[in-house]
Amino acid sequence: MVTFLSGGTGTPKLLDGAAISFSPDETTVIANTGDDVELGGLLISPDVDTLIFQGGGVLDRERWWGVKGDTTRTNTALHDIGEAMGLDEGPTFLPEEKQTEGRDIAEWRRFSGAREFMEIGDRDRAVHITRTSLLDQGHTLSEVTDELAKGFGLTIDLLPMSDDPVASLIHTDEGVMHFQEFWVARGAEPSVESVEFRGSSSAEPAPGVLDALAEDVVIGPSNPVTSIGPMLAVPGIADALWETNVVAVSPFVEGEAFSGPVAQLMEAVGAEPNSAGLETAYPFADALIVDEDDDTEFDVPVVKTDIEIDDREDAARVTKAVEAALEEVR
Ligand code: FO1
Repeated sequence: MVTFLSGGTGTPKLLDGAAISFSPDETTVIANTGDDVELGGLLISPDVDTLIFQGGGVLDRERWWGVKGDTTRTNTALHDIGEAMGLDEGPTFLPEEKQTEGRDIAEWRRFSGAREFMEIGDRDRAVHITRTSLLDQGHTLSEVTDELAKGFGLTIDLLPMSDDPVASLIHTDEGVMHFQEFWVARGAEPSVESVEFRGSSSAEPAPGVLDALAEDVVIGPSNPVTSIGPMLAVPGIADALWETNVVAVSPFVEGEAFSGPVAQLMEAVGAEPNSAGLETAYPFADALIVDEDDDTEFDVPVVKTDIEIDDREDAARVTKAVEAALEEVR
């Protein structure tokens, strides 16, 4: 049995190769939900959905989010009508008092849907309508995730990190904003002062998460701060990782992150923005997978390979390195 911690695009790319070493029915993937937002009343769970669309064979593999070939008619119509009405271009984060009204799961991540600031495809939106409707019928996020995963034909177990709201808020020189506003609307331009996972201290791991963390754990090459950080902030998760075998794959090649705003986020949490920072971000890791050209010295065992993942062959190579590292630390 093996459990992957996943967020963003790095770990999903690795999962493309996972089945060569780990049987899907013995694989659990725990997804970050700190990136989730409520947009126009719909709960969007990007890191969960990338895994659902990937497992269902419908992922847009150019962007690594959304459904391939999706249309955007509703999104376009929202922009057209909003512009004609002279509505603010947004993103419009709802007023403070509205952040804690309504569905608990959407606390501190509630945006107006007027001039929708994230591009939501039409088929993607059908998932958000279904998810939100089932939540409103009284199901938990993990129950709905399981139903969606089955609907898309997933063979792995997919769990959200928590059924409680945890909002990744970025404190910047231009004020505090949700991660999606910082990333999608502002292109990670504002300078980051600190990162907060609001709600995390009173959140609980979703059912099944702690059991899954009793198995060997693989942290894929996801952003340690905004993809994995929210999970580590949920009480009980980091403690469980200290108790088990953990192998982490570096998201850095020669000090450069694969993608996304990793460097300035790492610095904001006091970690070096390169593979050396992994030991700060993941002090419980028993082994690391780093790039073959990485000369950093580590306190824990290291397996080196070309860690850049552009296709399934790359994913298989990195998976083999993960398997070797797990054998070493068991
Ligand atoms: N990323 C963007 O850069 N622009 C978008 O408009 C956008 C829309 C979007 C809609 C649904 C979804 O599941 C993901 C979406 N993403 C978009 C990706 C997302 O912002 C991040 O890459 C992830 O949250 C990082 O894990």
